[in-house]
Amino acid sequence: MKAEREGRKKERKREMCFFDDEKFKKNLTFLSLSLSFHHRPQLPLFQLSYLLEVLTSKGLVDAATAEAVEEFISANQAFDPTAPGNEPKPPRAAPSSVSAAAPAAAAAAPAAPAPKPKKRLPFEERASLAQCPAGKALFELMARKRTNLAVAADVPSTDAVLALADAAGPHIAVFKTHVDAQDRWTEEDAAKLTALAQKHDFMVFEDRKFADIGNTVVSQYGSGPFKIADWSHLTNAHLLPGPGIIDGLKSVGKDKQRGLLLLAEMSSAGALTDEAYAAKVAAAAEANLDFVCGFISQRPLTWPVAPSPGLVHMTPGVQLAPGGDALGQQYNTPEKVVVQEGCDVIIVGRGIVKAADPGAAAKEYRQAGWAAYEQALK
Ligand code: 5IU
Repeated sequence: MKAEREGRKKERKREMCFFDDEKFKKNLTFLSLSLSFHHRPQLPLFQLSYLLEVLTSKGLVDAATAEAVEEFISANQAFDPTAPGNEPKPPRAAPSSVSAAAPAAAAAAPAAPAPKPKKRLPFEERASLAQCPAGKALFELMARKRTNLAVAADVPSTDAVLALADAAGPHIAVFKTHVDAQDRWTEEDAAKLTALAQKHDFMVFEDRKFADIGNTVVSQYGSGPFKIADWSHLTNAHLLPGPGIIDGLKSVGKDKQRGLLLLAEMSSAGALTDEAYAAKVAAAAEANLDFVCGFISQRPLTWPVAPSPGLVHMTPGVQLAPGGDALGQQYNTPEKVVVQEGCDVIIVGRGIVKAADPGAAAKEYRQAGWAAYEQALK
């Protein structure tokens, strides 16, 4: 009797070693997702839905996470079931420990779900899913104006910034600024930009890339020479300092109905923002949906878990032809970033501001960006 009890204890201990290590669970889930989706799309190492089923039945993955992962799997099937040799295989039996603990449905070892690539949702629908007012307004604006173009106003003077806002205004959803790179930025300039935003129906995004502790960003965002929160609908931040940076910015911007974009990935060569980092950024966004309205992203479809569709993906490093500059910038086409990588808004700087006619160039990028968005909906 005692020996039997000891045996059962040992068996339980062995199972616990395998399943109960928090780090193991996270690493295994992440490793399987990245290997299957990213590096070896044709040869998934293990059936993810099966892995998920085991972890869920053990109580090691909660229902919400399981649902989010299932959703991601079905939206990102890289496995072509119609390819020769990829015919469905008979369902594999669940291990006895799973069937004993799980209800009849799990014991019956469900067949591999037929891959059903998920369609991207139109901006109108995503507006209704957005919880941050600024994010909701952005989706509505893009749907209404039929543009997913942001222009990066990297021009050398404030007068040139305002002239660009007027020229590109009819074609853009977002006007991105770097006020600390201007020769002047007064409250009057801010008021002029606000008036142009109303005239042409676009939102302003000060690309400030906050990266300090919560207490410091409060003053950098709300006061100082630029008073960014007073005139910029959107701004962005790195998550490197931890979630206190979101709390600090939120304490200034939330009541003003501003929105925060978290930098998940950068466009420059050698950026340290890998998929594991993006996953942490995505989790921080989900925990702050009242103020975080989306991300600066490059390839969100490779992230381990798809973020809520109410969050927007804005993407710099875009030109009509792929390439780069001498300082590490990397360019992809609108079609590549929107259709293939899962981004929503294309951010274009030199492709527009260095053109002989920036207004005409903005129109051309607007058409390319919108065509890519429509293609992604199919
Ligand atoms: N920008 C990037 N890459 C990034 C982030 C911001 O290029 O990862 I975050 C900014 C810098 C510049 C604009 O203001 O986007 C891109 O300009 P060009 O299209 O001229 O490269």
